[in-house]
Amino acid sequence: MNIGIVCYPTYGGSGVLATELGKALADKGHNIHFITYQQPVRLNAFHANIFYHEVSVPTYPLFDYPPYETALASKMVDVIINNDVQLLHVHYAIPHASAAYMAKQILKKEGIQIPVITTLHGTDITLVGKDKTYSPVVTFSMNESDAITAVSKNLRDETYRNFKMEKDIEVIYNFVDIKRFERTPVQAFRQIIAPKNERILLHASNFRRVKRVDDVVNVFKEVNKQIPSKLLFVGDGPERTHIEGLCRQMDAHADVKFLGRQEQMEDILAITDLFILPSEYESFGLVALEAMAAGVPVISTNVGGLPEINIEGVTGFLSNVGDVENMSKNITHIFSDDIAFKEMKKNALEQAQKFDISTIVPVYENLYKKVLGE
Ligand code: GMT
Repeated sequence: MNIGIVCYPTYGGSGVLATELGKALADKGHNIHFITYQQPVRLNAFHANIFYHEVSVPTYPLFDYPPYETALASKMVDVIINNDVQLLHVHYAIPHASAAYMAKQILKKEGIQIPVITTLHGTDITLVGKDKTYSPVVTFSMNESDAITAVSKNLRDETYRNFKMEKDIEVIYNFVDIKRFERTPVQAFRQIIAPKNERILLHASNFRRVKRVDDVVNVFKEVNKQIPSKLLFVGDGPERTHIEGLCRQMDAHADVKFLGRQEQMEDILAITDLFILPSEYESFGLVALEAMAAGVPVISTNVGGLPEINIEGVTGFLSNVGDVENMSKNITHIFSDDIAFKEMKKNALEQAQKFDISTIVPVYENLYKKVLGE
């Protein structure tokens, strides 16, 4: 098939997922056309079946807000016509679903039928999408899609609750390439981070408020008092400066390191003991799944789609949002029981295997065939 994929090209989970999906489909022989404003971060190697079409948005003195959506829809039309693209798969509803609707209407006039699949990822529904500023357009364009998918049951239900949906939403879970995370720890790296074999805790995110990174710091403060430990932060975003300030005020500030944005998560996870994700909301928590794929148990909140991935007492622990005490208690408990910890690591990997790329990608392929009437 010739497939158009539209996503955010940045470090966010939706862009990562969309890019990995495109790469996996290309490996299976499909031609993939990425349409986005920048080369997607995970699109980092040449592949004969992958094409990247950059959307450029010319500026003009009149434009305080350059019309990205118009440029995107026009690019979609151009790419579809000139590359015989058969379907468009857009990730993150805003503004991709409405741009796709516009492209579809333009192409209809040319006698070209182009099915659109919209995959909902989380904040496009739960934070941004349901805001009155956007909701009429989001509702309309979702309903005009030929198929809608959500990355968890929780996100599907949230969408039904918050929008007047006229179409069914299919749940297709996010996936991970388990093989990528089969790494043996680089001892030299572990030795530098934890020279006295301290436990290593990790948090990775885009440092937005929804991630509650303050809670990571407060959890670590408690844990570090009882267990020799180190904390690694991966990623960057609006809260990072504030979090660095908080860490500097801590007695254990020398035990914390900020690694910034990193592409080789598998190498960092290979030396990690526990992953912390205290978010206020996660539709899925792709980064938690990546941790589990590396056999790293997850300390998370019990919100959104997280309980569909992280199983209480089995693959990690779940706490109420903001319950720093409970999270710290769970960490010290699991670190003081080597047998239970080993079992939990094994369970985490087994759970991640259920979300392996080899299981989920064919589900998308079947959906593509369905919308194409095959
Ligand atoms: O808002 C974000 O955190 C970024 C957003 C995105 O665009 O990547 O993440 C959402 O989609 C990911 C991939 O499906 C999910 O793993 C994240 O849980 C989800 N974020 C939220 O729901 C907050």
